[in-house]
Amino acid sequence: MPEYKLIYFNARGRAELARWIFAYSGIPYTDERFENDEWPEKKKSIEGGKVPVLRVDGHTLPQSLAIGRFLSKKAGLVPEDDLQAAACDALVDTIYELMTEMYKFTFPEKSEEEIKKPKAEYFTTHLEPFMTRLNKRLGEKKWFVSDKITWGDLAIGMFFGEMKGLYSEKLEKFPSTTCPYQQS
Ligand SMILES: N[C@@H](CCC(=O)N[C@@H](CS)C(=O)NCC(=O)O)C(=O)O
Repeated sequence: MPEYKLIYFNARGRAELARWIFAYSGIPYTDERFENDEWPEKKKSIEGGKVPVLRVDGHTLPQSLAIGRFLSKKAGLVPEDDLQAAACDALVDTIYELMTEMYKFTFPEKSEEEIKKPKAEYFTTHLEPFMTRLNKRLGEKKWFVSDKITWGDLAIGMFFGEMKGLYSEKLEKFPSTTCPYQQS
């Protein structure tokens, strides 16, 4: 078994999906976290200067979604069917887009007044239409893409678990999407 080390801030962010995949699969790894004030020094040792990165026996893999897909293959969380595998990719890409938008007003360096409009628009224009489609497609099914759990399901759990902690009132209308998942 290779030695895995995941390097990221001491936060959920773009490393959390990889942590969920490790936790689900039981693959051992080192979860190396650092605080914000350590980042300028740490950045010097990271090729490309961005995190998360995954070190695999000395090789370095950047980009959170490449890391997620790589680990999911190892963990049997990518469907064998190419179309289903692509559906998983599309789902995870969409969730990451929503997550990126949400972070812009959730941990902003702007005033309440400045984020008021983008925040309101996010829920009505981005999140609710997506949740409506997702909730309808999930219905009574257990897993979103295939008849087995995939990394798309873990991404749903990861993102909506975080959102539930932050904006639970926005999710009450969508029980199929959020009920089976808990925040890690
Ligand atoms: N597309 C990349 C984005 C990586 C990224 O922007 N990481 C941020 C943290 S979420 C970072 O390293 N910020 C510190 C910096 O740019 O100095 C991914 O998904 O991994």
